[in-house]
Amino acid sequence: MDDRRTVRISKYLAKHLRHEPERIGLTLDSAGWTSVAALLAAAERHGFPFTRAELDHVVVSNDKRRYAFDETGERIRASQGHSIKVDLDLPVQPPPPVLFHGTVGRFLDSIRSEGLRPMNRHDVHLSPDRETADRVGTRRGKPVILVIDAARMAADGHEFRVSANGVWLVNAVPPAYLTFP
Ligand code: HQG
Repeated sequence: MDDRRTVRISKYLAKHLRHEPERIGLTLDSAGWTSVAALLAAAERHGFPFTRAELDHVVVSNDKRRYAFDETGERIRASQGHSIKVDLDLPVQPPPPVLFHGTVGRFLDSIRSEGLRPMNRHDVHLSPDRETADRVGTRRGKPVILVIDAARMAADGHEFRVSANGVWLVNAVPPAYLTFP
């Protein structure tokens, strides 16, 4: 399968598994899962047919492992990034001492005063290393990397979870835990 087709299917999945399942008449359960058969049928009904083999290819080859099948292979969900309400049912875990967030200069005044907020998503997304944060920030312009004192946040009772694809998730990061460059 060529890369453009892979990217198109991946974007289609992001839209419908994270944000707007109802657009194609799909229902997700409370943990974000939907049946593969229902997804393939809904996509076909709405004019964007793809096969199970193509879906498998997108899931395994995805650069960020954005999607995961359950253990039966019959259900699929996005591993993180939702705007719709889902409870991914991830356990609370002790974070590494330091985490990173890639953003851009135009957001800094607001982040300095209110900290990091989930904005349109479910959680604030934090990266385990600077390189990943750099890539996240670069989506919006010249990246600015913020350093999060995750050890102190956890000690103060903030809950951290990690998605199946290694993104650290937290409700919010108050300004006191942020270091600006
Ligand atoms: C910023 C992509 C003003 C925040 C990426 C970010 C990631 C604030 C933007 C994943 C703010 C939200 C998530 C505040 C946060 N005032 N701006 N108080 N608090 N912001 O896309 O972290 O390709 O929702 O800095 O690679 O950029 O979709 O979050 O710039 O892993 O799989 O508001 O999305 O992955 O933007 O990216 P986003 P993000 P996927």
